[in-house]
Amino acid sequence: KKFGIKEALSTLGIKKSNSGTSTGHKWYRSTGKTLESYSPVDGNLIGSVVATDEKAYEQVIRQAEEAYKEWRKWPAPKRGEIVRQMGEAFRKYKEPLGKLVSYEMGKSYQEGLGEVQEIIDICDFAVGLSRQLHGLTMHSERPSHRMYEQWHPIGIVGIISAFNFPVAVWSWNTMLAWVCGDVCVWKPSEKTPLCSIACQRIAEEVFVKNGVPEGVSVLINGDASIGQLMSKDERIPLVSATGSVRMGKAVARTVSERLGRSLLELGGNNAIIISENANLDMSIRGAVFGAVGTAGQRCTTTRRLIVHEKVYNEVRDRLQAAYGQLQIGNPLDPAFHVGPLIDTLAVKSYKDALKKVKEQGGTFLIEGGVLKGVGYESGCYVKPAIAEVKNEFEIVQQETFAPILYLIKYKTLEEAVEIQNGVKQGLSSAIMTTSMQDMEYFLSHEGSDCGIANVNIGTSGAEIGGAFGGEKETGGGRESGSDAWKVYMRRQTNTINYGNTLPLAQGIKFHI
Ligand code: UN1
Repeated sequence: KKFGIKEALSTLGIKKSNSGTSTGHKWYRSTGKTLESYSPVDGNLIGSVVATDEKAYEQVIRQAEEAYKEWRKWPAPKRGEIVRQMGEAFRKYKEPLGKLVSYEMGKSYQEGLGEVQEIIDICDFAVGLSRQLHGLTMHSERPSHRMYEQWHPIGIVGIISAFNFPVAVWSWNTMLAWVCGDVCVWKPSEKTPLCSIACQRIAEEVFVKNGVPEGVSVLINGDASIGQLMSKDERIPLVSATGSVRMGKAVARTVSERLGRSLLELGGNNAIIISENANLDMSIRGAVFGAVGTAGQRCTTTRRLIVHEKVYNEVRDRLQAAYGQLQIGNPLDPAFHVGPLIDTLAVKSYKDALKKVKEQGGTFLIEGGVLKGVGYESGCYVKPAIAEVKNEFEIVQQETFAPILYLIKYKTLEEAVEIQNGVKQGLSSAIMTTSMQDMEYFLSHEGSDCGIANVNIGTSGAEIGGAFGGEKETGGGRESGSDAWKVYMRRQTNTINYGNTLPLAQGIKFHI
């Protein structure tokens, strides 16, 4: 069974060999190295993409600079109209794009569709936002003076995205940046370059139809070295980067060296606390989807379950039973719950992590392992594992991008929150409880230290309407909903004197 992959690729305009450099109107030649995209689903070569070399980079960044000069003159609601049409275009291509996401990245087709839905949702959000880029007005201390602030576009926004959300993360940044009047340069993960080509082609249709300036949406492809070019580039005032803590630190160092702005969306080590009075049906479902969805490769994946001692044994047994039901296989086939990891390198770090769990004193409830045989030829399919551990284990302190769930027992809620917060990362967290007191404590200033704190919901699957991101090593950035748009703009405070004298602030006297 082929699941219509060939048709999807041809609908999206993906060829065997593709240019990886574009300004949204034109594809550029480059002599960069070739990125080959192999599907983790079946190990087959899907297609290749020519990476951007320095010369092509220079050409497209200059084009982005030109585009910005024009684009910022478009009224924000007119830019919103372009984003509205983007939403329509992504609705039209939802199925083939969802399929490509699933085939190139390995998440289930349902989750692939969900990812495209996030693009559509952020488009809708951004259209409304284009009429709401509000500033405040203040009362001046001086007579006949008025003070207010306005938000102006910032310029070129660099976007570095990760393989696990190969299309949605681009859109959270881009759609907001566009209504704000910025232009975008996108460097996708070199593990999922074809998804970026598909998005760029879809965007191109809207640009050409509407006479949008060439360079509003620039695509570059390549490895970390091309990302580094962006981080160093003074023409790029904001770099938004999603990925590992190591990558984020490198980007932050380089960008802050030139006093640029960075928006960081890095690792998570997310936990669900299951309290003694939790609804266990909901808890088990939330924990299992959180731990094995996207094969444990979301930054919001549930990595730790912190369970009250009174319900610990029941939770453990029910989890074991639920894991026994999991079907692992081709993510395009709805019969399977869990697809592959992104590549064999990821399989290696999964295996290393399992080994370390054992060495550091963990006990496996469900042993993991790499799957072999028919249907698993890519070598990327692994069994979701569960281990009983201590929070202090070095391996538990790390984010392993794989379906390994750690179980930890607690006695008091204070202790549970301490465990939950006792890691370097601070992205997502959740409590399962029917106690109003537990819930409010968890959400209070003494509670979760994460950017996301949920009640009776798992740690993953955030809606685009909220600000998405986290604290500590997660990097502090916020993307998507709420007022996340502000990072894509510069704030200007304006004081206007409409009188005929020049009083100074702070009552300072100065006579000439
Ligand atoms: C990520 O894993 O990089 O909340 C983003 C979620 C998704 C986004 C995850 N909406 O799980």
